[in-house]
Amino acid sequence: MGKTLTEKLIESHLVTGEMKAGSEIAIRIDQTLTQDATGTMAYLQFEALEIPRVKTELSVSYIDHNTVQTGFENADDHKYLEGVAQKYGLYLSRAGNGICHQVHLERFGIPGKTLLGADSHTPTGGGLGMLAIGAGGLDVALAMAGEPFFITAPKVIGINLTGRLKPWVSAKDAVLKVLEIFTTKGNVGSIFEYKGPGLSYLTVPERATIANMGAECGVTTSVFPSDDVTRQFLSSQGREKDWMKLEADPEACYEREITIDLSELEPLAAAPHSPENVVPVRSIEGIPVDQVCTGSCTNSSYKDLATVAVMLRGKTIRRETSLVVTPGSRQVLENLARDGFLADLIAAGARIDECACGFCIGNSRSPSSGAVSLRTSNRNFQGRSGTADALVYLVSPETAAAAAIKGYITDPRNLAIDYPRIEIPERFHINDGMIIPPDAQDSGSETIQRGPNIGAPPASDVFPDTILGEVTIKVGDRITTDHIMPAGARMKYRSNIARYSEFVFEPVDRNFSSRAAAIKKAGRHNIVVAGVSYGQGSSREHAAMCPMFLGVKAVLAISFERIHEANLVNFGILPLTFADPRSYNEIEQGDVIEIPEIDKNIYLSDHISVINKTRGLSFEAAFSLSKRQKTILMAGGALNLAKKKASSRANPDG
Ligand code: MIC
Ligand code: SF4
Repeated sequence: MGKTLTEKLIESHLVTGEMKAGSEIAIRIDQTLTQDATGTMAYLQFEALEIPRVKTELSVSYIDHNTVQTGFENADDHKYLEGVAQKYGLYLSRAGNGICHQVHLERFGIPGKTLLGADSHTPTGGGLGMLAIGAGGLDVALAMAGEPFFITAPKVIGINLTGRLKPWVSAKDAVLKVLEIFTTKGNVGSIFEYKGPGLSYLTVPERATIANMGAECGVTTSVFPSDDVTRQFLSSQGREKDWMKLEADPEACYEREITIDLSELEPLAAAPHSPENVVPVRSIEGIPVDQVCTGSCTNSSYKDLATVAVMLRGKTIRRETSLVVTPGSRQVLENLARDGFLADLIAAGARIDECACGFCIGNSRSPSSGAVSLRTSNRNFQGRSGTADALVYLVSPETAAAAAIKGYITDPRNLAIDYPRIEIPERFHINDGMIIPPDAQDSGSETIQRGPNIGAPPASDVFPDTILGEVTIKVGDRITTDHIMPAGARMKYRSNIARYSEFVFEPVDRNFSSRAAAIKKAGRHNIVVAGVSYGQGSSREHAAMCPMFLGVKAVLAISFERIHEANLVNFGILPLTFADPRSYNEIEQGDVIEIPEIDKNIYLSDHISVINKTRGLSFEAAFSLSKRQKTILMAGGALNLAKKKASSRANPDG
């Protein structure tokens, strides 16, 4: 029987376990990436492991998220990251050099390698034939320390692409189609593997757009083969030597297969407030648009932005619509400038931002109250733009530019212009001057600057035998990590857990943090109750770490998203699912809950009794934890356990 490409990538990196869907496997990690919003905490945890130098083939620390806020906090973080990179042997991509995923694709990604990134859009590297997975910072720290990464052996879903995209329809529309089919829930533990004749018409940046937004479906990652198109891309980056051919066997077996005929697609949009609310652009035509934002790690390639530039050439954007362009990398920006496209954008009235996450993470360019904003990014969760009542639609660069020209949503096929056919340079102008390579020598800890914003990773106690406390909050379905730990202006507190913890669940319930702190002070535990797909969205481990800091010991949900569930365990919080989802309706905020004898029961089975003392009922809750995860949980978290192991290695008799 033939193998899928996913199986081949996993098998060549398998450390323990078997490729049997559903069982836990460990894989060797070749490369890691972090960004500044997750990086400081990841490196603080890495430092706590006391490893002298990173053990991966390549590790890169990017500064791309928190580049524009006021206050000293971000600048402190950046200085700290510089010092860490130098001391421990990492590459540092400086602020202004670009968004981690775009830069990694251009300069570091290698087909066939594994990449673990402390960012949920790390799967972007799948566009290059990598097995690229997003994880919490602690898992990335452990990978840098040479530890393997544990995942559930995935179900491989084959997505067969046929046909060729028509003019005005682009890769973003293809992935919106995927979101329409698969939605944002129910895909945990799967990998999308793309194949088929349609691939030969999709460039690597287009494949990367598709792999990037697979994250919104909640899959572990998306993979593409490495073929002649990949070779051409690497050669345009002066890296042809990194190429190797990779593909599935012709008779490979998939858990499920679907076919998308690219030639049948039309321009699509994800309407507010979820990437799964996919509608044809023609069905929402005429809605006035206040703001258009192009760029982000989803649609920042040379072709994406050059297309926008050609569409705007010789025009001025509508006076009621503002246009922001955030190029994904300095390489893209410099090449657009050299080839004249930047001048077209400037002349049309675009506001050119630095090469960073910018508008996408809501720390700049927040739209006006109630505004309609069309964005080429990947998430339109309510409030993420920084404006609680803004209506954000996710669209292709073509649909975005059409709105900037017209002032309202319009299917770009309606424009009376020819589709811009962008010629992609055979060789980009390449300049790695903003990437600092690792020093050959350890330059000593004195080079690490720790400003007042740099805290320590919070310590946690061993897990209690019995949880006794109350439901501090009950939330609904599809709570994202943006709801749990707000991004935007709050991100600057990322390295200061005590301060950031004041904002847990801020977008849902401003009083959660003080309520939880009071319950903890009274010696009781906090419990969170949630609906379907809890923890969607980002990889931010703060969504587990800050609740842990406030004394949350268990989250009871109907279902969880992968990265968040793993983060909860890593920080000593028990993720429980209702054995019968109807139990969700029989529990309310304020209910007193007891979960007895966890230490005894956890190793014996996969479910546990939960007693609701307020209502005089009890029900069963399930947990799906491997033995390794149970040990992590009972130790009070992965860092506690790793430190314990390190000290018993250092003092075998102690
Ligand atoms: C995001 O897109 O939400 C982020 C900001 O890039 C996050 C990472 C973070 O919270 O730092 C992600 O996707 O993991
Ligand atoms: Fe940055 Fe947005 Fe991409 Fe996250 S999704 S890495 S915030 S550009």
